[in-house]
Amino acid sequence: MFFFKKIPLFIAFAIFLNSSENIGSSTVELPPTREQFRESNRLEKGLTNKEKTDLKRSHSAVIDFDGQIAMRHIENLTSFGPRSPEYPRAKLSTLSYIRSQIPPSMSIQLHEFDANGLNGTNLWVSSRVEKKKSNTLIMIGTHWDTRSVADRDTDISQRNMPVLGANDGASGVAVLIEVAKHLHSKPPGVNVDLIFFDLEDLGNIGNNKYAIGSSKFVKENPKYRPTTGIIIDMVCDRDLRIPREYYSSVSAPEVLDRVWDSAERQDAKVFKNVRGGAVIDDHIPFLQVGIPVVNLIHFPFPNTWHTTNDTIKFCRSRSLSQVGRVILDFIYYYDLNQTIR
Ligand code: 1BN
Ligand code: ZN
Repeated sequence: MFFFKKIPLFIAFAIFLNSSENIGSSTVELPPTREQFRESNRLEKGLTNKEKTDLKRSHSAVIDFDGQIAMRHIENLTSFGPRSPEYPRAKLSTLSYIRSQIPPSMSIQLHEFDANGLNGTNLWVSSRVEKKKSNTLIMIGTHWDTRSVADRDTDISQRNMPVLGANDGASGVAVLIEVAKHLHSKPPGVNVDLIFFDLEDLGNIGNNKYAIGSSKFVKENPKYRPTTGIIIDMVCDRDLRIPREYYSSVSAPEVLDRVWDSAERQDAKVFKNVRGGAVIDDHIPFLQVGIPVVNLIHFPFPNTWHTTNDTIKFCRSRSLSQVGRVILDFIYYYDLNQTIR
């Protein structure tokens, strides 16, 4: 954390590699049973990394992660219009939509807060296992709000218009809703929270900062100490590429390693094992209090970022399904690895 405070606020590393992901698969490979996992660990000795991965995958069951259904969530969420403070009805519709999609086995809490004269609502979904089974808690978060102004639009006349946020606001929500459904039908042996943060995307508008909702969440829940966490943001683009975000790589490299192990097991080619930019997002307030949370975000940001072109037209189900599969793999393998040691 000491090192984290010394990092300049925003360093853009404009490394751009052409991405040509074409993974249309919408399946997640579930991890093996504990017995199979032990057996594959025993057999692994002396194998190359690729052989180890193949061996683990050969013991996996397959279930669907439906990127098409996630696309439908994006369609529904954007149909409410922009989800920024100027549109309170759209915000209410969004909250009630998310609530309606969460399976009944999970509990929902609203964290309401005030900041800079704005009201915000974080929606906190919890999936719990018996206390004696695990004390691991994995937090997966995303923001559900959208930016008030399209201030990066190439057309100057559009820069006061709101952003619709198919990618920047709805894509993370869509993936988390489907993750919730998987956790309900195949409960992992660890505790999981899914947090939908409000007011992430008002940075540099008036005197607002980025990540207001998550900052408030961390401040107002000082006893909240998840073991680890992942924030996802902007994960539906047709040319999605997710490198290793800089602050995450400095402050939580072991979590990023686990994510990239999952990406390898899932053959999720949108994950690039290269350094990304430094992004102020909802992981930062957690890192600032010593909780290892990483940010999975498209970088360099796509051309639609903070423009009126951030619509579903540029989203693809194959991008959503890769991110969904990696998150599920991360959760299920966390369980297996914890228990084995
Ligand atoms: C991500 C998506 N962010 C905003 N929309 C965070 C961000 C903060 C991006 C600062 C660039 C600069
Ligand atoms: Zn944004």
